[in-house]
Amino acid sequence: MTATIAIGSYSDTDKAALISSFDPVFIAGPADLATLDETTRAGITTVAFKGHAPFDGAVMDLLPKLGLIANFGVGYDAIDVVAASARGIKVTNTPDVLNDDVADIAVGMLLMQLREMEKASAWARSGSWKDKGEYRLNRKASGAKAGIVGLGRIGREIANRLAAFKMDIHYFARSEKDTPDWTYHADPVALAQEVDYLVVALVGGPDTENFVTKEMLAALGPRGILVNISRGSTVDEAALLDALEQGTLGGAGLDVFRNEPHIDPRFYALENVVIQPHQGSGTVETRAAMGQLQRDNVAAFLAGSALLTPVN
Ligand code: 8YV
Repeated sequence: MTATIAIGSYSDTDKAALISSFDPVFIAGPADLATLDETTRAGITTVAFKGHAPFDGAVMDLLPKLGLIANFGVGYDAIDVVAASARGIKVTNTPDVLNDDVADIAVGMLLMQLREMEKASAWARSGSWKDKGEYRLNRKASGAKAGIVGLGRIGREIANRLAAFKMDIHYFARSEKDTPDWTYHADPVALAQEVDYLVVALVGGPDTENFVTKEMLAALGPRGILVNISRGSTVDEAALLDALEQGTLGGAGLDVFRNEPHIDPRFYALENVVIQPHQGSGTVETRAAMGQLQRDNVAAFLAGSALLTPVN
């Protein structure tokens, strides 16, 4: 009898690897657990979890022998870790292997905004270049002040990249880091006031809900650009939409949204937003590494060995 359930949408390669190692039952989301018969559920000790649907205590209680939830992703805000710990359930994630790709997407969206690459591309494709001439001048990246909100593993990679673009790095974190070339701000509004561009690299979850406030967006101002590669929940999205519509914020580069993939249609009408479909870690190489780390955690748990990347 299988001891593992794989929840979520897996690539063919990950699916094959999961089957060959663990022969799991596959279901689309946590809500589908209730459709499995009681005997199957009673035998499950391990969940390989992928996706962003809530995995709460009530879901965990459907699996009385559950000992591990191995998350595919560094962010585990969908999993109620407090509820898991209370039930003796371990949770693992896939940190580090995706830092570079997520940082690349953040920098890419910022450059797309500054150099108006989406609009300039449309200009050339539409024939305007040959009919109307040069595309309008846009904005220089080098020499600007960039702010990073959250200087964790991914935030640091973003800062390193922007420093290589000769930007002056400012950041907010819970505490000052040993980064003498970068300027710490204990007050996120003061950070937003100081910089030209702000990149959000916070961990998702209740502690960072609406961390980027209306006040921060106002402080960033009509020439400011907000980039978010963390979670839609970290930004007051209603305030962001208002600011973008009214031009009190210059623009945004967003890889994450509330209610994704059903994002607020107000975003579609905005010309000052670069929209990415939550694809920060979405390269073949990185997703393969994330899948491998998830499976390595499942294998370690089933073998009674130490977990590779535990979060509780
Ligand atoms: C993926 C992510 O979209 O790692 C994360 O926290 O948000 C992304 O890498 C996701 O985990 C894949 O389901």
